[in-house]
Amino acid sequence: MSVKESYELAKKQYEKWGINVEDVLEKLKQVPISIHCWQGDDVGGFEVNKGELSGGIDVTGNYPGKARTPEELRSDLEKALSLIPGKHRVNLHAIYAETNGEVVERDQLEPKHFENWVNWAKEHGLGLDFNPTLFSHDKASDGLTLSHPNPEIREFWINHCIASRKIAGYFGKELGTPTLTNIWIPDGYKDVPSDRLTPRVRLKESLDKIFEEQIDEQFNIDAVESKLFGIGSESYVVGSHEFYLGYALKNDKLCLLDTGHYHPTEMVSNKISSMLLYSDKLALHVSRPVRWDSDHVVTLDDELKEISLEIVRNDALDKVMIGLDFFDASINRVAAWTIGTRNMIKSLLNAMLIPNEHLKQLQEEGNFTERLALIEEFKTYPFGAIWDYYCEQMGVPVKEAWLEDVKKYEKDVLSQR
Ligand code: RNT
Ligand code: ZN
Repeated sequence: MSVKESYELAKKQYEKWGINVEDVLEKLKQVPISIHCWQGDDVGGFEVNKGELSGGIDVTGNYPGKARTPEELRSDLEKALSLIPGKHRVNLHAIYAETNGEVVERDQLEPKHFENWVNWAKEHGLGLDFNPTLFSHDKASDGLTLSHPNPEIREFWINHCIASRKIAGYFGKELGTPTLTNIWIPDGYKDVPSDRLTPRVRLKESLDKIFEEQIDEQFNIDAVESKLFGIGSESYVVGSHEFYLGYALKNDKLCLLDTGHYHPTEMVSNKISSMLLYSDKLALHVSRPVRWDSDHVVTLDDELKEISLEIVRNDALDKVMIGLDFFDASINRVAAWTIGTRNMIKSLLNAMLIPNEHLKQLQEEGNFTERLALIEEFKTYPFGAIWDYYCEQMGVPVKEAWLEDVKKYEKDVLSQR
């Protein structure tokens, strides 16, 4: 049976429930995923005086073929993008600047250092997102940046964040789609603090200074990312969830929720509806924590499906900016991007193929038997046949056929590095 024939049969089953599959696929096409560039080179970046990865995050594995130059990274991204259906965005970090062999301090970075990225994004019809990099640097070696007791160190990072927001504004203007600039800092303490407040006061003041610089929201949207703990900041993280939730609400910024940044049984899927009641927009770093914030490649697991369901059934596709954040160096990096991003899109499709309105109504009526029964039955509806057809229509490999492309790319390109 052809992909199309299987699709037609599957479509009929969904139509019985009033789901217009063609509309669903049209809608799915419009959802951009912000694909993080850092899976391609293990969060390395291209600084001339590149330091070790720090900030309490870690990449393990040494699969051959990691991108060593911006050209290699873009080529790898192009390969992954050719295997992922839809038009997406690429998420950059400040350490991916191109400075022509010159040492440029992070507080001195300018739009010109990202010109190649912008030209490349234009060529491929991609939006860009951005992050200042407040780790892997001498001035972050105490594990403190924007909350550091030393005002000079704080000043340096404040200026870096301002420079980053200006670069993001330039992206947004050039590409005609606003850039999401996300601030994440590693600040925290390994051991029980004797003062939790003072560092938070300083972080708040630093953020105020960073956001004093007005950048047109048409071009740049600011987000702040909280965290629970990191390696070396197990006992206390300055930028906790409550800290940033309060800051974002009061200052009209976006909260960015990383799925690896909460207690193990605390689910981001359960936060989306509450957060959207108080703020127009929300940003996500979809990741997969395994026992800790390990940033494994995103799989089509229950939490991913639930996150997508919350976005879809609350009509929040325009409100939740979906980004990915994982880095695995133990497998082919192009495959990692492809698997994780295809899964994100699959989960959205899955959510769109569920009779959400009907299920909501059952709940309202107190009909929990039917609610459970249908949720469970829909798990084995032929969603894969719709996904395959979508891939075919979008001109990307169907099912596992993309693996052949990745294997060929590994043989021809990656293994030559
Ligand atoms: C770290 C945060 C942060 C980073 C990236 C590289 O725990 O999740 O988002 O992963 O900025
Ligand atoms: Zn993150």
